[in-house]
Amino acid sequence: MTGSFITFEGPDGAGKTTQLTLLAEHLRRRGHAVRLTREPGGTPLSDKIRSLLLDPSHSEMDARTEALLYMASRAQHVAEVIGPGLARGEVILCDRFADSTVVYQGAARRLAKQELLAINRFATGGLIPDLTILLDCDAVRLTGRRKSRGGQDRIEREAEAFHDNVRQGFLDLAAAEPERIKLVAAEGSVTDVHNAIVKLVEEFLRRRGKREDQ
Ligand code: Z5A
Repeated sequence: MTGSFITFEGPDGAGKTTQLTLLAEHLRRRGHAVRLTREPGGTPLSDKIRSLLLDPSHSEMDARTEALLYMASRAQHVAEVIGPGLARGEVILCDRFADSTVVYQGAARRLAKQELLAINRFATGGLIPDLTILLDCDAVRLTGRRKSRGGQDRIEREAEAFHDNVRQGFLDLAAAEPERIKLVAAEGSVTDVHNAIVKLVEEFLRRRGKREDQ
């Protein structure tokens, strides 16, 4: 696969969607073929699974059912969008991927990480992002941003302790994989955060380009 697979991760409300949109515009202006996508979702079938997952009326959903639905959505997404896009040489920008499963279903729902990783390998054929931008923001600000958006989905309705575990889970992942996961403080203005991300992504694409020239 010749493209670049870049994922954005972070607690709900950290600003991923805002920043992904700006980054996609920036990279397109620079001449890159960019595909912007998200999880759960990204294909018609995966979007149907997304609706099931986020519907607040499914409060009975078991943690294992939840994990398997995220994986099913991902399997279709990789097969239909991410894999073919990478094969065409595109830059795939994806709002959440497997790190979210490790954190939400692992660190927060307490399912076993090794089991999640094994099912994820099955779902993705072992695909791992080339670069992951982790947006982190202090808990008070995150709660404020979540609440300012009004209506809450099934996951957003979880207790504060759940969201605290999510935030810590992401920080632990970043500490364990510093080469792939780059931490960006998301407390600053939208422009400041965008500039920090552009610096990291351009450096990554430059290094990748050099490797391919060799
Ligand atoms: N999930 C899971 O459990 N397991 C998995 O494997 C996967 C996902 C893949 C998806 O919901 C849910 O699924 C998610 C994790 C779980 N649940 N939670 N909670 P989603 O896709 O609907 O939600 P999200 O991924 O969490 O994204 P979001 O809600 O769209 O938030 P965001 O993308 O991080 O933030 P935003 O929409 O760009 O910004 C939030 C608000 O803050 C908005 O009003 C902005 O205008 C404002 N904002 C953004 N940046 C700034 C700055 N810099 N300053 C001030 N205000 C800002």
